[in-house]
Amino acid sequence: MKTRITELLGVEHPIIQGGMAWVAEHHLAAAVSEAGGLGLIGGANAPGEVVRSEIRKAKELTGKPIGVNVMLLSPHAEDVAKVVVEEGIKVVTTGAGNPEKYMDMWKAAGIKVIPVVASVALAKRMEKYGADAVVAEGCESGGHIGEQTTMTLVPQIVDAVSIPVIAAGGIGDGRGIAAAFMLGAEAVQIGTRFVVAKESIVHDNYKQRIIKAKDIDSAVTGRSHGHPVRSLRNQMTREYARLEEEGKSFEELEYMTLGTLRKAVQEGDITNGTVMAGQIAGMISKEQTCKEMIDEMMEQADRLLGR
Ligand code: TUI
Repeated sequence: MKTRITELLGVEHPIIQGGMAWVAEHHLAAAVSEAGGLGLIGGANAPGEVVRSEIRKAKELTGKPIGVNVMLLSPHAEDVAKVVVEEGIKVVTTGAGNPEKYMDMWKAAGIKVIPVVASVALAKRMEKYGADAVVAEGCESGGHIGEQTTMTLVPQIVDAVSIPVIAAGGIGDGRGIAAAFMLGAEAVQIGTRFVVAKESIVHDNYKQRIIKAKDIDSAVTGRSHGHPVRSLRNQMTREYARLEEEGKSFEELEYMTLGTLRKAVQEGDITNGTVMAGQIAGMISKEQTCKEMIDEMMEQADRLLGR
Protein backbone atom coordinates (compact mmCIF):
# COMPACT_ATOMS: atom_id res chain seq x y z
CA MET A 1 0.00 0.00 0.00
CA LYS A 2 1.50 3.34 -1.08
CA THR A 3 0.75 6.57 0.80
CA ARG A 4 2.63 9.80 1.38
CA ILE A 5 3.95 8.18 4.57
CA THR A 6 5.32 5.03 2.92
CA GLU A 7 7.04 7.31 0.39
CA LEU A 8 8.34 9.67 3.08
CA LEU A 9 9.76 6.86 5.21
CA GLY A 10 10.77 4.48 2.44
CA VAL A 11 8.84 1.58 3.96
CA GLU A 12 6.68 -1.13 2.41
CA HIS A 13 3.75 -0.94 4.83
CA PRO A 14 2.08 2.12 6.41
CA ILE A 15 2.75 0.88 9.95
CA ILE A 16 5.05 2.46 12.49
CA GLN A 17 5.78 0.98 15.89
CA GLY A 18 5.15 3.05 19.02
CA GLY A 19 8.22 4.37 20.85
CA MET A 20 7.30 2.61 24.08
CA ALA A 21 9.49 3.18 27.14
CA TRP A 22 11.55 0.07 28.10
CA VAL A 23 9.75 -1.93 25.37
CA ALA A 24 10.89 -0.30 22.14
CA GLU A 25 14.50 -1.51 22.21
CA HIS A 26 16.67 -2.78 19.36
CA HIS A 27 15.24 -6.29 18.93
CA LEU A 28 11.67 -5.04 18.51
CA ALA A 29 12.59 -2.04 16.35
CA ALA A 30 14.72 -4.16 14.01
CA ALA A 31 12.00 -6.83 13.72
CA VAL A 32 9.29 -4.29 12.79
CA SER A 33 11.57 -2.67 10.20
CA GLU A 34 12.60 -6.05 8.78
CA ALA A 35 8.89 -6.89 8.41
CA GLY A 36 8.37 -3.78 6.26
CA GLY A 37 7.11 -1.30 8.85
CA LEU A 38 9.10 1.39 10.64
CA GLY A 39 10.63 0.19 13.90
CA LEU A 40 11.45 2.76 16.55
CA ILE A 41 13.89 2.87 19.45
CA GLY A 42 12.09 4.50 22.38
CA GLY A 43 14.37 7.07 24.00
CA ALA A 44 12.08 7.26 27.04
CA ASN A 45 14.09 8.39 30.11
CA ALA A 46 17.32 6.76 28.93
CA PRO A 47 20.61 8.70 28.74
CA GLY A 48 21.89 9.63 25.28
CA GLU A 49 24.64 7.00 25.33
CA VAL A 50 22.17 4.21 26.04
CA VAL A 51 20.06 5.33 23.08
CA ARG A 52 23.20 5.49 20.91
CA SER A 53 24.05 1.92 21.79
CA GLU A 54 20.47 0.78 21.06
CA ILE A 55 20.59 2.47 17.64
CA ARG A 56 23.88 0.76 16.80
CA LYS A 57 22.60 -2.65 17.90
CA ALA A 58 19.43 -2.22 15.82
CA LYS A 59 21.55 -1.33 12.79
CA GLU A 60 23.46 -4.60 13.23
CA LEU A 61 20.16 -6.49 12.98
CA THR A 62 18.64 -4.67 10.01
CA GLY A 63 19.74 -2.62 7.04
CA LYS A 64 16.28 -1.12 6.75
CA PRO A 65 15.47 2.32 8.21
CA ILE A 66 14.72 2.61 11.90
CA GLY A 67 13.55 5.69 13.77
CA VAL A 68 13.90 7.05 17.30
CA ASN A 69 11.19 8.41 19.59
CA VAL A 70 12.37 11.29 21.76
CA MET A 71 10.32 11.51 24.96
CA LEU A 72 10.36 15.22 25.69
CA LEU A 73 9.72 14.95 29.44
CA SER A 74 12.98 13.05 29.80
CA PRO A 75 15.84 14.80 31.64
CA HIS A 76 18.03 13.46 28.80
CA ALA A 77 15.87 14.71 25.90
CA GLU A 78 18.48 17.27 24.83
CA ASP A 79 21.25 14.64 24.67
CA VAL A 80 19.05 12.15 22.84
CA ALA A 81 18.08 14.89 20.37
CA LYS A 82 21.79 15.30 19.51
CA VAL A 83 22.55 11.57 19.44
CA VAL A 84 19.95 10.95 16.70
CA VAL A 85 21.75 13.51 14.51
CA GLU A 86 25.20 12.04 15.25
CA GLU A 87 24.01 8.51 14.50
CA GLY A 88 22.49 9.44 11.14
CA ILE A 89 18.90 8.57 12.10
CA LYS A 90 16.49 9.56 9.33
CA VAL A 91 13.16 9.64 11.22
CA VAL A 92 12.34 11.02 14.64
CA THR A 93 9.02 10.97 16.44
CA THR A 94 8.50 12.92 19.65
CA GLY A 95 6.10 12.41 22.54
CA ALA A 96 4.74 14.09 25.64
CA GLY A 97 5.56 17.65 24.65
CA ASN A 98 6.39 20.25 22.04
CA PRO A 99 9.63 19.55 20.10
CA GLU A 100 9.95 23.05 18.59
CA LYS A 101 13.39 23.78 20.01
CA TYR A 102 14.94 20.76 18.25
CA MET A 103 13.21 21.11 14.89
CA ASP A 104 15.80 23.34 13.16
CA MET A 105 18.67 21.06 14.18
CA TRP A 106 16.82 17.95 12.99
CA LYS A 107 15.65 19.51 9.72
CA ALA A 108 19.19 20.74 8.99
CA ALA A 109 20.39 17.13 9.42
CA GLY A 110 17.80 15.93 6.88
CA ILE A 111 15.76 14.12 9.54
CA LYS A 112 12.04 13.56 8.94
CA VAL A 113 10.32 14.95 12.02
CA ILE A 114 7.03 13.43 13.13
CA PRO A 115 5.68 14.82 16.42
CA VAL A 116 3.05 12.82 18.28
CA VAL A 117 0.20 15.20 19.09
CA ALA A 118 -3.06 14.91 20.97
CA SER A 119 -4.73 18.14 19.78
CA VAL A 120 -5.50 20.07 16.59
CA ALA A 121 -3.71 23.14 17.98
CA LEU A 122 -0.38 21.35 18.40
CA ALA A 123 -0.74 19.61 15.02
CA LYS A 124 -1.13 23.00 13.29
CA ARG A 125 1.77 24.46 15.20
CA MET A 126 4.00 21.52 14.27
CA GLU A 127 3.11 21.90 10.59
CA LYS A 128 4.06 25.57 10.79
CA TYR A 129 7.43 24.65 12.34
CA GLY A 130 8.23 22.27 9.50
CA ALA A 131 7.06 18.85 10.72
CA ASP A 132 6.93 16.30 7.89
CA ALA A 133 3.90 14.49 9.32
CA VAL A 134 2.15 14.13 12.67
CA VAL A 135 0.97 11.15 14.68
CA ALA A 136 -2.55 11.91 15.94
CA GLU A 137 -2.75 9.85 19.12
CA GLY A 138 -6.10 9.22 20.77
CA CYS A 139 -6.65 8.46 24.44
CA GLU A 140 -7.24 4.75 23.73
CA SER A 141 -3.43 4.47 23.74
CA GLY A 142 -1.36 3.17 26.59
CA GLY A 143 0.99 5.39 28.56
CA HIS A 144 0.84 9.18 28.60
CA ILE A 145 -2.31 10.30 26.76
CA GLY A 146 -4.40 13.30 25.77
CA GLU A 147 -8.18 13.74 26.10
CA GLN A 148 -9.54 13.15 22.58
CA THR A 149 -10.44 9.75 21.17
CA THR A 150 -8.81 8.53 17.97
CA MET A 151 -12.20 8.59 16.20
CA THR A 152 -12.63 12.32 16.88
CA LEU A 153 -9.00 13.47 16.80
CA VAL A 154 -7.83 11.97 13.50
CA PRO A 155 -10.41 13.57 11.13
CA GLN A 156 -10.13 16.94 12.87
CA ILE A 157 -6.35 16.94 12.46
CA VAL A 158 -6.63 15.66 8.86
CA ASP A 159 -8.88 18.66 8.11
CA ALA A 160 -6.59 21.13 9.88
CA VAL A 161 -3.22 20.31 8.27
CA SER A 162 -1.84 19.50 4.81
CA ILE A 163 0.96 17.20 5.96
CA PRO A 164 0.14 13.48 6.21
CA VAL A 165 -1.41 12.16 9.42
CA ILE A 166 -0.61 8.86 11.15
CA ALA A 167 -3.39 7.54 13.40
CA ALA A 168 -2.62 6.02 16.79
CA GLY A 169 -4.58 4.77 19.77
CA GLY A 170 -6.80 1.70 19.76
CA ILE A 171 -5.46 0.19 16.54
CA GLY A 172 -4.47 -3.49 16.69
CA ASP A 173 -5.68 -5.21 13.53
CA GLY A 174 -6.60 -4.67 9.88
CA ARG A 175 -10.03 -3.35 10.80
CA GLY A 176 -8.42 -0.61 12.86
CA ILE A 177 -6.05 0.22 10.00
CA ALA A 178 -8.90 0.37 7.48
CA ALA A 179 -10.93 2.55 9.85
CA ALA A 180 -7.99 4.92 10.33
CA PHE A 181 -7.67 5.23 6.54
CA MET A 182 -11.40 6.03 6.32
CA LEU A 183 -10.75 8.89 8.77
CA GLY A 184 -8.09 10.25 6.43
CA ALA A 185 -4.94 8.81 8.00
CA GLU A 186 -2.14 7.65 5.69
CA ALA A 187 -0.50 5.26 8.16
CA VAL A 188 -0.97 3.95 11.67
CA GLN A 189 1.18 3.72 14.78
CA ILE A 190 0.78 0.51 16.76
CA GLY A 191 2.05 -0.06 20.28
CA THR A 192 0.21 -2.56 22.45
CA ARG A 193 0.06 -5.36 19.87
CA PHE A 194 3.83 -5.20 19.36
CA VAL A 195 4.41 -5.51 23.13
CA VAL A 196 3.42 -9.19 22.84
CA ALA A 197 5.51 -9.83 19.70
CA LYS A 198 7.88 -12.81 19.85
CA GLU A 199 10.81 -10.41 19.30
CA SER A 200 9.70 -8.17 22.19
CA ILE A 201 11.97 -8.58 25.25
CA VAL A 202 9.10 -7.77 27.63
CA HIS A 203 8.69 -10.22 30.55
CA ASP A 204 6.25 -13.03 29.84
CA ASN A 205 4.04 -12.00 32.80
CA TYR A 206 3.49 -8.61 31.10
CA LYS A 207 2.71 -10.23 27.75
CA GLN A 208 0.28 -12.69 29.36
CA ARG A 209 -1.43 -9.83 31.24
CA ILE A 210 -2.11 -8.12 27.90
CA ILE A 211 -3.20 -11.36 26.24
CA LYS A 212 -5.64 -12.07 29.10
CA ALA A 213 -6.92 -8.48 29.37
CA LYS A 214 -10.60 -7.73 28.85
CA ASP A 215 -11.97 -4.60 27.17
CA ILE A 216 -12.49 -2.77 30.49
CA ASP A 217 -9.18 -3.72 32.12
CA SER A 218 -7.27 -0.44 31.68
CA ALA A 219 -7.46 2.60 33.92
CA VAL A 220 -6.23 6.17 33.63
CA THR A 221 -4.34 7.61 36.59
CA GLY A 222 -2.94 11.10 37.07
CA ARG A 223 -5.78 13.07 35.45
CA SER A 224 -6.08 15.37 38.47
CA HIS A 225 -2.52 16.60 37.92
CA GLY A 226 -2.78 16.94 34.15
CA HIS A 227 -0.58 13.90 33.47
CA PRO A 228 -2.99 11.13 32.52
CA VAL A 229 -1.39 7.71 32.01
CA ARG A 230 -3.24 4.57 30.88
CA SER A 231 -2.22 1.18 32.22
CA LEU A 232 -3.83 -2.13 33.08
CA ARG A 233 -5.59 -2.16 36.45
CA ASN A 234 -3.68 -3.71 39.34
CA GLN A 235 -2.54 -3.00 42.91
CA MET A 236 -0.47 -0.09 41.60
CA THR A 237 -3.30 1.70 39.75
CA ARG A 238 -5.64 1.17 42.73
CA GLU A 239 -3.12 2.59 45.19
CA TYR A 240 -2.39 5.53 42.86
CA ALA A 241 -6.11 6.29 42.48
CA ARG A 242 -6.59 6.13 46.27
CA LEU A 243 -3.74 8.59 46.93
CA GLU A 244 -4.86 10.82 44.07
CA GLU A 245 -8.30 11.01 45.66
CA GLU A 246 -6.70 11.86 49.01
CA GLY A 247 -5.16 14.89 47.28
CA LYS A 248 -1.51 13.81 47.32
CA SER A 249 0.78 16.11 45.31
CA PHE A 250 2.01 15.27 41.82
CA GLU A 251 5.56 14.96 43.18
CA GLU A 252 4.53 12.41 45.82
CA LEU A 253 2.65 10.36 43.25
CA GLU A 254 5.53 10.55 40.76
CA TYR A 255 7.89 9.33 43.47
CA MET A 256 5.65 6.35 44.10
CA THR A 257 5.70 5.31 40.44
CA LEU A 258 9.44 5.79 39.94
CA GLY A 259 10.88 2.68 38.32
CA THR A 260 7.59 0.80 38.31
CA LEU A 261 7.34 0.47 34.51
CA ARG A 262 10.78 -1.12 34.43
CA LYS A 263 9.75 -3.41 37.28
CA ALA A 264 6.80 -4.69 35.25
CA VAL A 265 8.57 -4.88 31.87
CA GLN A 266 11.85 -6.44 33.02
CA GLU A 267 11.07 -8.21 36.31
CA GLY A 268 7.52 -9.20 35.44
CA ASP A 269 6.04 -7.64 38.59
CA ILE A 270 2.59 -6.97 37.15
CA THR A 271 1.05 -6.47 40.62
CA ASN A 272 3.10 -3.58 41.96
CA GLY A 273 4.59 -2.49 38.65
CA THR A 274 3.02 -0.27 35.98
CA VAL A 275 1.61 -2.27 33.07
CA MET A 276 1.13 0.42 30.42
CA ALA A 277 -1.12 -0.77 27.59
CA GLY A 278 -3.89 0.61 25.41
CA GLN A 279 -7.60 -0.20 25.42
CA ILE A 280 -7.11 -2.56 22.47
CA ALA A 281 -5.36 -5.01 24.86
CA GLY A 282 -8.73 -6.76 25.22
CA MET A 283 -8.55 -7.79 21.56
CA ILE A 284 -4.97 -9.02 21.56
CA SER A 285 -4.97 -12.76 21.94
CA LYS A 286 -1.62 -14.23 20.95
CA GLU A 287 2.11 -13.85 20.66
CA GLN A 288 3.30 -13.77 17.03
CA THR A 289 6.37 -12.54 15.20
CA CYS A 290 6.25 -8.94 14.00
CA LYS A 291 6.15 -10.22 10.43
CA GLU A 292 3.14 -12.43 11.16
CA MET A 293 1.37 -9.51 12.82
CA ILE A 294 2.10 -7.05 10.02
CA ASP A 295 1.28 -9.48 7.18
CA GLU A 296 -2.00 -10.46 8.86
CA MET A 297 -3.01 -6.84 9.56
CA MET A 298 -2.12 -5.63 6.04
CA GLU A 299 -3.92 -8.53 4.36
CA GLN A 300 -7.08 -7.73 6.37
CA ALA A 301 -6.80 -3.98 5.79
CA ASP A 302 -6.23 -4.42 2.04
CA ARG A 303 -9.28 -6.68 1.79
CA LEU A 304 -11.51 -4.24 3.73
CA LEU A 305 -10.29 -1.30 1.69
CA GLY A 306 -10.95 -3.23 -1.54
CA ARG A 307 -7.35 -3.14 -2.72
O1 TUI B 1 4.33 10.18 24.91
C1 TUI B 1 3.44 9.38 24.73
N1 TUI B 1 3.26 8.30 25.53
C2 TUI B 1 4.03 8.00 26.60
S1 TUI B 1 5.40 8.86 27.12
C3 TUI B 1 5.58 7.82 28.40
S2 TUI B 1 6.86 8.00 29.56
C4 TUI B 1 5.96 8.77 30.78
N2 TUI B 1 5.60 8.04 31.80
C5 TUI B 1 4.89 8.58 32.78
C6 TUI B 1 4.51 9.91 32.75
C7 TUI B 1 4.83 10.65 31.68
C8 TUI B 1 5.56 10.09 30.64
C9 TUI B 1 4.62 6.87 28.38
N3 TUI B 1 3.78 6.99 27.37
N4 TUI B 1 2.59 9.51 23.70
C10 TUI B 1 2.64 10.64 22.84
C11 TUI B 1 1.79 11.71 23.38
N5 TUI B 1 2.14 12.95 23.43
N6 TUI B 1 0.57 11.56 23.90
C12 TUI B 1 0.14 12.79 24.26
C13 TUI B 1 1.15 13.67 23.95
C14 TUI B 1 1.20 15.07 24.13
C15 TUI B 1 0.49 15.68 25.14
C16 TUI B 1 0.56 17.05 25.31
C17 TUI B 1 1.99 15.84 23.29
C18 TUI B 1 2.08 17.19 23.48
C19 TUI B 1 1.35 17.79 24.49
O2 TUI B 1 1.38 19.15 24.68
C20 TUI B 1 2.59 19.79 24.48
C21 TUI B 1 2.47 21.26 24.56
O3 TUI B 1 3.41 21.86 25.11
O4 TUI B 1 1.47 21.79 24.05
